[in-house]
Amino acid sequence: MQKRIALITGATSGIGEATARLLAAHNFELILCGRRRERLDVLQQELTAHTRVTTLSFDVREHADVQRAIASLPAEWRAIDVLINNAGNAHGLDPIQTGSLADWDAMIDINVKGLLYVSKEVLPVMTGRQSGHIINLGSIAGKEVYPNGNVYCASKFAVDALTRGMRMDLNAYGIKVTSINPGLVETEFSLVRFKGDETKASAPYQGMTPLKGTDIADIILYVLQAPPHVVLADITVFPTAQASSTQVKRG
Ligand code: NDP
Ligand code: 8X3
Repeated sequence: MQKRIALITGATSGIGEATARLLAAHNFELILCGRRRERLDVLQQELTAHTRVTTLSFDVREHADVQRAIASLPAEWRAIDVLINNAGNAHGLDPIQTGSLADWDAMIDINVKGLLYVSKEVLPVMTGRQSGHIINLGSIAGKEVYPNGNVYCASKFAVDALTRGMRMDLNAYGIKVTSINPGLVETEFSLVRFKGDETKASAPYQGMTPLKGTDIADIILYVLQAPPHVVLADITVFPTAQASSTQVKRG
């Protein structure tokens, strides 16, 4: 198969990093994005042994920075075939009546507006070429609300709505749109949610085997390897021990 260029947001950790590693070994050229420049540099150095890799360091919350970063790509990187909108996190797990404004802003600004800002800059390339594939990382939290999940769930419900809307609006251009909605995946996600508190961060995974970033990367590769006439529109994936946002078999 011909080489394709994939831009991955949130490539410095977890699902995005695992996806970068897998795609590097499967004929993709990579534009790796994230805020942590040193991690991008290390990953670029590692993956350059397998494929062509470039990096862009920006905060998805800052539209001017997103625009500047993507516009800075040299001509040989501009024909982006695949956009993986993966950057995102939960911030806090508090009841709505005591939730923090800073946490709410972070989740709406990163998970929703950040996804829109990056898409806005990449879409002209895809509509112009009448081809492309957008993969949005949603969540089971975008399908079911759970106690104290309030704003994180709202942000992922928004991702679900945006994915469906993108699929409709981009249908005329032959652009594929996929959402992947995982349950519990052990990454840095929980550490970010609980602001570095390792005890709290490990609790969701106690007594069960969670998904790993590499499990989601495998699914992303499968989605990208579907023939041109096939699009996997919406995938929900749980660890076997999980049946819903709130039902997990432990021990
Ligand atoms: P990680 O915390 O391991 O990775 C999050 C990534 O997002 C990092 O690379 C981080 O890079 C990037 N990121 C966060 N904020 C920003 C920002 N403001 N600007 C640019 N990049 C940012 O978590 P996961 O790998 O688990 O999460 C990836 C996606 O998967 C998220 O959208 C998450 O909501 C979703 N998801 C995760 C699940 C889980 O259980 N882990 C389950 C369902 C969905 P950097 O800090 O370098 O900027
Ligand atoms: C991450 C999964 O259940 O922690 O989106 O919200 S959950």
